[in-house]
Amino acid sequence: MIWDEEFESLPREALEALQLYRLKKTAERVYATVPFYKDTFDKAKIHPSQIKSMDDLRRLPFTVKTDLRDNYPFGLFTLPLHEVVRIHASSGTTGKPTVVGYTKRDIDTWSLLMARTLSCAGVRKGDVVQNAYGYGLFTGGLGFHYGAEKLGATVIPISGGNTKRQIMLMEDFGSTVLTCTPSYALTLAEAMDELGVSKERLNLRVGIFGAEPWSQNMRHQVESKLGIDAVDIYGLSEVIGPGVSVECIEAKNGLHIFEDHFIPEIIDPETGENLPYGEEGELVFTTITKEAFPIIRYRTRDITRLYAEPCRCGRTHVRMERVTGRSDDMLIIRGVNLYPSQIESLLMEIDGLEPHYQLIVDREGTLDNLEVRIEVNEKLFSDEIKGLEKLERGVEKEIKDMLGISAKVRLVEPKTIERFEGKAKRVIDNRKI
Ligand code: DLL
Repeated sequence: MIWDEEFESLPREALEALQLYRLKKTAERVYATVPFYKDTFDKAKIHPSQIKSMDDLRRLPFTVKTDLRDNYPFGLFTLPLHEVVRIHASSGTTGKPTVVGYTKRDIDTWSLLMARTLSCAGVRKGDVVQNAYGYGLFTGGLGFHYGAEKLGATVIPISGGNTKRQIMLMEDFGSTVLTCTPSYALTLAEAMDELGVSKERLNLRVGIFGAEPWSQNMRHQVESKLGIDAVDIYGLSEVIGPGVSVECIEAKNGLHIFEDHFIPEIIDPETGENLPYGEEGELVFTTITKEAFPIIRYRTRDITRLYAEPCRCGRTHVRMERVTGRSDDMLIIRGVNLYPSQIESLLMEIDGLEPHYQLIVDREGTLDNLEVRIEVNEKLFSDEIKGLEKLERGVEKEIKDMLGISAKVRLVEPKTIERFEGKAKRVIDNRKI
């Protein structure tokens, strides 16, 4: 069901007119209230009054992660703190977190977008939503919570972790929808196995998984282990949190971006030039309805492409392809670019391997070495060593043939690779570069 029929299926022309109107308002707002934006607009020699068409968006300066850090904690807010009713933050790899704020109206907007998101994923009033995204400074837990309530579903605010308890409540409360990271969905599936709870004993129908990259093959694994439809949801704190884009349950083919609130662009990460629909590059967002923390041309570092072909669900908003990785996640191994998701995708095609893996990168002298550790299933593990070695060589060959990288593959015992409640950490890069 389309939650916001009018806005989600606007004809392109009307959508662009709305975007332009809202873009101007946002540009005026940030220029008038945030010294950082006044500075960067002035440097780029653009005044909000000069925005006349959607093409003028390209004249606005980019915002990057370090701009948030340089204005820590509240320097990019357009309003004093007493107008801000909520703060969220995401921890980066280094130093201070990225801080974002919401007015009362921002919370309403976000709840509405999350109600749309859930509806797009097939959730209805009457569904029981087990929300296993982390509650707290992370936007996942509360974002889903407000959206599910707005939709009129029943929310179980269980947060991440306490895996056994999750399964008990899932069974006792008859949860029909599971929301968590894809890696935690796997952890739950595995724990069900251990506890002897079969998927048939549960009422689960849909899973809405995101906050980290996962492959199409991982989707098939989760779907079959839990007996559900799994849809991909994307978002980031700087833009709003979850609620930026989501797949529709009808097609499960690309994530609809809520373009009446966020304008997406794809740029060449090297030159900053805009790329046309269909080409892969870095995703950039401008928010056009937020009050406390609007953001202009934010470089997400996420790599994807956009496509505008109509979707059979009836929504007119463009779709983005699933995010394969972040440009700063990209590993360069002996000169070859590699995203962890490429390895994941390949591993998931091979019989006997479990969806738990880790990539370890080391440097010996000037040479990079990539080791791929992956769990095998119980049955294979009890096989002869010879069989395992043969499989290791086979996977190495596959990686070499498909990705052009010489990796050392180590098959490891089931349940020896770390499990995650939130975002998974798949790469251990020991190179000091
Ligand atoms: O992860 C918001 C979120 C919560 C999204 C719950 C979906 C579900 P951050 O912690 O700020 O916000 O992390 C944002 O996570 O730039 C991507 O690199 C990555 N990411 C989020 N969703 C996906 C996805 C939340 N579906 C960063 N596929 C983003 C791949 C994703 N990467």
